[in-house]
Amino acid sequence: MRASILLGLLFVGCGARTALTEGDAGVDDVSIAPIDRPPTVEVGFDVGFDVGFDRPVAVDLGTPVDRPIVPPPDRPAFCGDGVVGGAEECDRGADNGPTDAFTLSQPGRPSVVVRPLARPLSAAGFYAYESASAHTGFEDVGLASHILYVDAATGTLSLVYVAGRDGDLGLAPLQGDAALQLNWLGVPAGASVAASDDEGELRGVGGGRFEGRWSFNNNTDGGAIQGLPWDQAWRVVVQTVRVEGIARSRFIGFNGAPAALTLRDDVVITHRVGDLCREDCRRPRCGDNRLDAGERCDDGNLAGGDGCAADCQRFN
Ligand SMILES: [Ca+2]
Ligand SMILES: [Ca+2]
Ligand SMILES: [Ca+2]
Ligand SMILES: [Ca+2]
Repeated sequence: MRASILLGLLFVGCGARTALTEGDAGVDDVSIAPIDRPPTVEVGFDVGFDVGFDRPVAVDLGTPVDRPIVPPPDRPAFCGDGVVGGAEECDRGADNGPTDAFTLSQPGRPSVVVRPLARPLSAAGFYAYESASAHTGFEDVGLASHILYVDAATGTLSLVYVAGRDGDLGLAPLQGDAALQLNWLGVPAGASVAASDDEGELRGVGGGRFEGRWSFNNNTDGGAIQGLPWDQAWRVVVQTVRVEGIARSRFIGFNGAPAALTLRDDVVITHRVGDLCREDCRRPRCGDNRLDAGERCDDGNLAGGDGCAADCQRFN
């Protein structure tokens, strides 16, 4: 309190001198003008004295106030949130997507779902090499065919390639001079050459690479790479490096249905595996007539003995 009193007297003295000078009033009339000063700030605790001049303003910290926790906006569960809810059968979030076992694509073109052509023949039996030619039934003059093929008796999966046509069939016109160089890249380990048309023209060179180097006239050339795994994901890129005497290219799959390809562009065939979830949060299932990852066939039913077994794992 001693400090307060002393400071107060000092301020009073200053004010009195100012009033005398300006108002020229007698000492008795002196009125002490109020001193402008900042309002006293409640600092939330007792400082013990009021100094009455500028000083740091203390902030009322007060006591902490519990703010109500505002719940997030109500967001109903949806397909793609990664949580299985409601009528969803699965939900892998951003990984929801196509479940098709095989897709075919070329640069700059949308990929399409494909399925293998199934016959109860080995790849070599299907290729039916004779008189320097293949006899798959898909040969034609000036035409090359990439065939995704499965031996329905064994389930062995193959990539077959044929170009040209056997002149000994007696059909016109005849296949003229032709030359082809193709590379298969990314072929999984364990696959091997099942047919080469003429010996040694198609061969594996290691590292998942197979090379076809063919020249032919009045017959076919091509070959078959068999033993692609069903239980692994893979992506085979077929490069057409050199092509002469062949003008058109196509893909042959399920039931022999052709799909046109651009002749010189890479052909990419992809195989999926795994426990996948569709964009609509439905699981792929056997019997829905879509060949999904993990299935070898799907004929749209759960009956066996009709070409595709009840579990979609065998042709029967
Ligand atoms: Ca969901
Ligand atoms: Ca040949
Ligand atoms: Ca299916
Ligand atoms: Ca069936």
